[in-house]
Amino acid sequence: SNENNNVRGALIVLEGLDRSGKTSQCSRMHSYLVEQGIPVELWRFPDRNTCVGQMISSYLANKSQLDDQTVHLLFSANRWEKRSLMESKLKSGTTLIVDRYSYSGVAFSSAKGLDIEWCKAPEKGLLAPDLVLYLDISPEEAAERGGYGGERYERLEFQRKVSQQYRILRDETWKIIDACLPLEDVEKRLRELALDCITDCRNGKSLSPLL
Ligand code: 2DT
Repeated sequence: SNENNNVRGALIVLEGLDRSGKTSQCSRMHSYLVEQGIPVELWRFPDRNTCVGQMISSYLANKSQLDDQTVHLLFSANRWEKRSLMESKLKSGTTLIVDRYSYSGVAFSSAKGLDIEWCKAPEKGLLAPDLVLYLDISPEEAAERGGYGGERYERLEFQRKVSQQYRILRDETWKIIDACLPLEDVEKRLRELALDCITDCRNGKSLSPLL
């Protein structure tokens, strides 16, 4: 059950450029943890199911125009509106595998030229991930994989800028995984890192806010 006293779940975030394999690795990791009997849910940002998420979705599909600051704050609000549910899930023992989080927010908006500190400010006070798994791929290799959809940010030039901004955001809590390794190798490495993190959280690692 998810009601284990005191045992909390882990907040595990996957980040990376479009076509880095993030989304399929998230779902593989989710299935794996389910098989292991670990209480776990798969989340993603933007969460397009909320009203705010629908505004974001229409912007990404080029069906509406918003200025850069406005959409940045909507992405952030979309995380804030899920914050309390996220906290209660974690505290009741459920691990969350999250496809994109604040780092996407800061990397994509600062890649448009917005000040990076301004971009970080609304993220302060959201829950800090216990682990950030960055699927590392060059923008050129990602583009070669093909299959960019038609959404607003899916262009090589822009992905190059996003990649540079992600580099600036890296810190010692990030694990960088070479996304060009065979899929099974990437999967294995991600599993090991996630299981270690889940163990640390069960053993009392505390939940903290993003600074
Ligand atoms: P998906 O293709 O993964 O649905 O992402 N983005 C995402 C931002 O610009 N800011 C954010 O805060 C987040 C979470 C990245 C849709 C696009 O939205 C971008 C790609």
